[in-house]
Amino acid sequence: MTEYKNILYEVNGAGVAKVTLNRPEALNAFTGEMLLEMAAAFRQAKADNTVRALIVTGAGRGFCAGQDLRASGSNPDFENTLKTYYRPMITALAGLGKPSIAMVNGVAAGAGMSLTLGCDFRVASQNAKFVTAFSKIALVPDCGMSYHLPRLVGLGRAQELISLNRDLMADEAYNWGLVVKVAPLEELEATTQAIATQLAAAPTLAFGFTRQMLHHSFALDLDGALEQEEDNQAIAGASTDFFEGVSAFMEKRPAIFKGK
Ligand code: T3D
Repeated sequence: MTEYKNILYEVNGAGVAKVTLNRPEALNAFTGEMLLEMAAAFRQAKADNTVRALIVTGAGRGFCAGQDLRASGSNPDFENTLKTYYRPMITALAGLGKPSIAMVNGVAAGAGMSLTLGCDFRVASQNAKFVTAFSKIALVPDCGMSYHLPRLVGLGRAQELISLNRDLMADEAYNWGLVVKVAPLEELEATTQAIATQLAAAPTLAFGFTRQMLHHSFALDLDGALEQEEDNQAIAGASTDFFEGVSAFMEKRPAIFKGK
């Protein structure tokens, strides 16, 4: 296990890295040091060829309460904080190139909710809830929430959650398609690990391109999207995984993908 001060980082034998936010006494609220550690952990997971999928979760009863309002003081330099600490974390996650899952074990508020939205999938415990939190303290959404939330739930629901700051419980989040699975708290880890293990055995090179394409698609017209498909299919079609996938199909056996 790599040593960090505010997070735990471990990799299991199935190629799944797990980052645990580890300030349970403050509902895992973010500090600058913690955010830099998370960015480093995401880069570490990206660089490690044995890692094929990533889980992010929180220690204790919450996922993350967003910025530590006690640590940030009464007159924080928001622009500097966002640029120096939040942006590296969320862009490292976006650039991971491997599937990521937020294992939401309790409340995810403010930038903590933003972090779950930056992951590719969310698996939640029955007691989990999502709270945008920003409007309650007269802030605008940050840490990628203004980008990810409308894409995931639509403009109307994003506007509602951000403006009214109501709790979005796990079951409703599932009905909205924000969460892929809801499990009893005691089954959350096993449920999430099963999905992560399945993803880790998938053709993760194609997955990385697919993620980029879907995100870019909102800024493209049809011609642009077709061009993007042609460019990326040329790369995916030259991959070892493609040849393995076709061979496995012909030989009527499960494919063994390597992510290259
Ligand atoms: O520089 C910048 O600030 C820019 C970046 C901004 C990004 C952001 O994330 S802004 C949004 C910051 N987060 C919030 O505003 C959320 C504040 N917290 C809450 O609304 C609630 O605590 C929760 C909905 C998260 C959870 O509610 P609940 O009832 O389950 O727990 P609680 O009793 O409110 O909190 C438990 C403890 O955690 C409590 O401490 P205590 O009284 O037991 O000593 C509470 O003060 C503490 N806590 C909760 N959130 C934070 C926090 N301490 C520091 N910072 C927090 N964000």
